[in-house]
Amino acid sequence: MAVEIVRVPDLGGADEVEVIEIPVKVGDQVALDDTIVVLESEKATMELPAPFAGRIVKILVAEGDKITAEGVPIMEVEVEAEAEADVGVKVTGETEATSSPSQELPDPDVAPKSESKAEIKAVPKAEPKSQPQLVASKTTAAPVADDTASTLITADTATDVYAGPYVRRLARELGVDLTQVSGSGPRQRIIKEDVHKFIKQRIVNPQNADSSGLGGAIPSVPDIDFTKFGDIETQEMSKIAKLTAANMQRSWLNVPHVTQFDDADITELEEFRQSLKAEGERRGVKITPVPFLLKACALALQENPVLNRALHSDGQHFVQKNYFHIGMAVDTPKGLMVPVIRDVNQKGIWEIAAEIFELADKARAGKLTVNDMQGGCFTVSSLGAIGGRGFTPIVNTPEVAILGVSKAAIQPVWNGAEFGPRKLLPLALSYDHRAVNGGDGGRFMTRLVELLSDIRGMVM
Ligand code: CAO
Repeated sequence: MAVEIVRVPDLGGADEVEVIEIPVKVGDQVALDDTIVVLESEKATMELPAPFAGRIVKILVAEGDKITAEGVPIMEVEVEAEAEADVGVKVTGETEATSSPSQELPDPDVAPKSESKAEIKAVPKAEPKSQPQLVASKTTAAPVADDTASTLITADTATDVYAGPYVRRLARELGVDLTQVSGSGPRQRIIKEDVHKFIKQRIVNPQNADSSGLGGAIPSVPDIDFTKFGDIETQEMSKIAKLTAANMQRSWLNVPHVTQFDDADITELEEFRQSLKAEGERRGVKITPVPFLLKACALALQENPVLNRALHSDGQHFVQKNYFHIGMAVDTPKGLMVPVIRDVNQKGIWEIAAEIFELADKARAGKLTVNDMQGGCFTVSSLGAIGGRGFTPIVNTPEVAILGVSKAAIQPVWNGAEFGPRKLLPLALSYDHRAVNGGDGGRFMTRLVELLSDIRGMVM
């Protein structure tokens, strides 16, 4: 072990540089090339990389210090014996260091000679009011476009914000848009503490991510004192209502929804269903249009597997499900619940009807288990018994499609020769347009309508 001193390199023609950032502290273990100090001259910001790996034992400069000569000691670093022997410094890939352990900014007139250990990256200062320029005749990095990307000056950041490369890299790593961050450094320069403060604020109060309402984030809805307008009472939402609210918002914000509509002619289905009522009573099962809907959806999903997928969060893959479990929205006093009926494609109408009855009862009694609500591929939300001519359901992510069912009504339908009374069931299919194209949605809906209009197709 030995202590090496890191010194200010050749100032590259600058009369004075300022220490604008010290991203390390005493005790930190640094790897070779880690940025240890950021210097700024009139025209450029430079990262000074660690010329050797080791532990920082002393920092000899402070942020804001002005340095006017090369060779000023900056830091003391305790290095391994092995590393001591080789503390040469390379600058910007253009030239080698001439002395060790001091470091120099690059001189474009000097031809590259040999490999050494660290690079100094100089990038133009990005002040909104002046064009970025390079360090006077000393660097060739304009703009630096190495694969660290952190020193690559891009239009979105460089021209609009005033921050050093270290802060830019930090912001990039943390996903922070520097144009949203206020700088508290000299001349409003953004320093690392500003980035940390910005993130803390977002964690504490994500609702206020964008008070401008310009679309950078979601503007919060202001709290209103309703007592000014009349008598009120404030009640806590049920756990289910809170969960539903969070799920709905997540889906609404993440999923580009498309909803398409059609009517299924269920005249014959309804006649058949009425004929089953007596048997239903014997079996103790109520037979409504819903089991037919679930069965038809499962079959239409089998034939249109695009709607039976989930998108992978990496944006590169999707999961194709080869099972057909269907969720059914149930309206309960405590809120909306979606129990799942498994393998609907393999079940008969009586079995599905019995399960609907049982699960809806459990839901209303607040007795559904987690297992009862997991594993859905697609959801059916039926408001048919309640009423309404149509609604646009929100996809129950990670599923990619949902069917909204409204109240069936008898309507005059032209049969080519005359109008006849037919019972039409309004359907609305919402889907995630990232996963499902209009063609896929259209084919699914057309098949669904066919199956409901002629239920013989369900047994074929
Ligand atoms: N059109 C006309 N009548 C319908 C119908 C439709 N689309 N769907 C059901 N009906 C009728 C039934 O046939 C039944 O009448 P009969 O006794 O004369 O046959 C009556 O409405 C009542 O049905 P039900 O509600 O007891 O049973 P269901 O199978 O229709 O529905 C369930 C079960 C669990 C889906 C339903 O009770 C429910 O909770 N629906 C609400 C779902 C919901 O809230 N969705 C919104 C989610 S987004 O906020």
